[in-house]
Amino acid sequence: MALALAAFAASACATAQASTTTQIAIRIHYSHFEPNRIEVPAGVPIAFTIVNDDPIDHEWLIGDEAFHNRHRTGTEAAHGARPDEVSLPPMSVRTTTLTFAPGTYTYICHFPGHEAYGMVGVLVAKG
Ligand SMILES: [Cu+2]
Repeated sequence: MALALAAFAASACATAQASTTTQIAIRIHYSHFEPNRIEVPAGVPIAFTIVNDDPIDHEWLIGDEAFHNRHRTGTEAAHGARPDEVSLPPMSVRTTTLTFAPGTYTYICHFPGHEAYGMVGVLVAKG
């Protein structure tokens, strides 16, 4: 599953031109993100569909190191108003669309203990 998604992301990278929206599917299962590494083209909208298959709450927050440092010490229990902060109740599906500048970003669940358990992924936006 993770391999297939990674291959899809790679092929989408080659075909995404101009206004094409790239679709990325992320599954949360046993408190891990699948896939945990994604490459996307920079400068075009990336539409994420995130599926929480677990019976517990998770969140999907994507950004740079400064962004995550804020969230590690943050007190917000729920997200939803910002496209880079997605709250995922048990067995839920959420969609969000983001456009990235070239660079490397991480997506992390900042619920207590989840990052340490391995709820971390890397997204590389190639310009
Ligand atoms: Cu989590």
